[in-house]
Amino acid sequence: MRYFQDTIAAISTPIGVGAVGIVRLSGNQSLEITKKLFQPKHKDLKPYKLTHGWINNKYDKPLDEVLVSFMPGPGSYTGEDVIEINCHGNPAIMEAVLEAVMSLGARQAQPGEFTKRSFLNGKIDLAQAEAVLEMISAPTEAGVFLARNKLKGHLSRKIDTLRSRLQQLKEQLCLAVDFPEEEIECLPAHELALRVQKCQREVMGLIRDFEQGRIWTDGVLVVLTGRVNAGKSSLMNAIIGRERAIVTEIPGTTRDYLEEAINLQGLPVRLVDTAGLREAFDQVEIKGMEKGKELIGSADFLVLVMDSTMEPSSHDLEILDSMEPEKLLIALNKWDLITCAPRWTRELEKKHPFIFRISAKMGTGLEKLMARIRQAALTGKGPRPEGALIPNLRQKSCLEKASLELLELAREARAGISYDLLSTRLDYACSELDQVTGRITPDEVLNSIFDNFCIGK
Ligand SMILES: Nc1nc2c(ncn2[C@@H]2O[C@H](COP(=O)(O)OP(=O)(O)OP(=O)(O)O)[C@@H](O)[C@H]2O)c(=O)[nH]1
Ligand SMILES: [Mg+2]
Repeated sequence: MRYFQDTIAAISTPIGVGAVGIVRLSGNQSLEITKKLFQPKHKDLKPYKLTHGWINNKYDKPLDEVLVSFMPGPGSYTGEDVIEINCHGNPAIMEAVLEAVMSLGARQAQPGEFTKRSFLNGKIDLAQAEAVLEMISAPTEAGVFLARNKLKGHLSRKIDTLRSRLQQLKEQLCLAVDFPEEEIECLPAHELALRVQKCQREVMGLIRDFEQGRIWTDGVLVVLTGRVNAGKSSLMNAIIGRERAIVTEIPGTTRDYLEEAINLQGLPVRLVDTAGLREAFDQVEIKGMEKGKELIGSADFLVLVMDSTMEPSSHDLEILDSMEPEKLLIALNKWDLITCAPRWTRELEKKHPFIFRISAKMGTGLEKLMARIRQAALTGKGPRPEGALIPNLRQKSCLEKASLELLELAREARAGISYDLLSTRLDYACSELDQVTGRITPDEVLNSIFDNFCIGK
């Protein structure tokens, strides 16, 4: 199915100077427009071949020496005729080429419009379209791996299988409703409940994968906290290997929080340095501490940085008491200044399994601390990227609605509710699953998905 009439165009490579820059066109005028502007050196444009030549503006003024490729529809990415003009990667050249194709009738593409066309022309489903975006923005190789599974359609197939099982159940329910008198083999209510529950458990499995697999896509949030001057910023700098945060001997140096993304052997980590904790009177510092506390609330792991040369502060003790032990790591910092382990650190070491003697200044003890974060993030965190089908937030929310509907359905089947009412619930559950793959998707949902794409994709 051809969905669109007009031809769209955009610069598909990142803004800025590069070796090559690509202007992409899609639509039924792509070839015609290009032919008017392109002067091949030797041969004419042929499908799936690169053709060398000059691209001109509409007044025949040469703009750049280029390579042009032509992917005819419906076999192309969008399902329409696609042209890619490989220019020299100068933004001024790419803009001029874009302007030239637009002067002959192409329209500037919206963000994600090429992929949207691919979806609307039936080349990919919605879960695959979202996987394209996830591929582009995945922070590590593991995230790319997960997105690739979805791009290949694995999640969509899983959803379609679940959906067709529910559809079969629905057909059986309809038979029972339409021919109540006849001797048709009808599914008993308890059997129906069992089958629905089985589907519901599988939906739940996908939802759990989201919770656990989120670390591969969004990263693990690790927050550094502790009293002022404990060495949080020094630790941040030591971990990332550069002077990102300001370090001074003045207590209260860090006032806002600072975030840095790091790659911990394939595990994406968002490392956050926060304002030190103390009784503050300064408005800016108080605000900074509030921000820090919010971050503590959403942290996957909290590193309590303690100054080993001082007894724990009241803030340290509060965190030690209130934090879930499996989320807490203690860094006994400034250990380079310690000649004999103080009594309080020895006591603390007896109580807490994940406590590390470190020196942010000398860079010692950091490997063990980071190894523990990695190990803790991966332990019990379910799916490894291999083979996992991890839904994104939007897909998860559809799955949750489907799961609730199925749970209720199973309960009602057991309670002897009539089959025609149950079949409505099955419809709802199916329609939620349909929204994952985009069989049905309201326009505003579609728009909000594609708005997140970059222009030219
Ligand atoms: N000897 C020693 N000094 C350290 C170590 N880590 C930090 N310091 C010093 O401690 C002081 C405070 O360090 P920061 O990293 O700014 O401490 P902070 O926890 O970020 O402090 P605030 O931002 O004020 O909360 C600086 O003078 C650092 O040089 C360490 O491992 N050993
Ligand atoms: Mg600091």
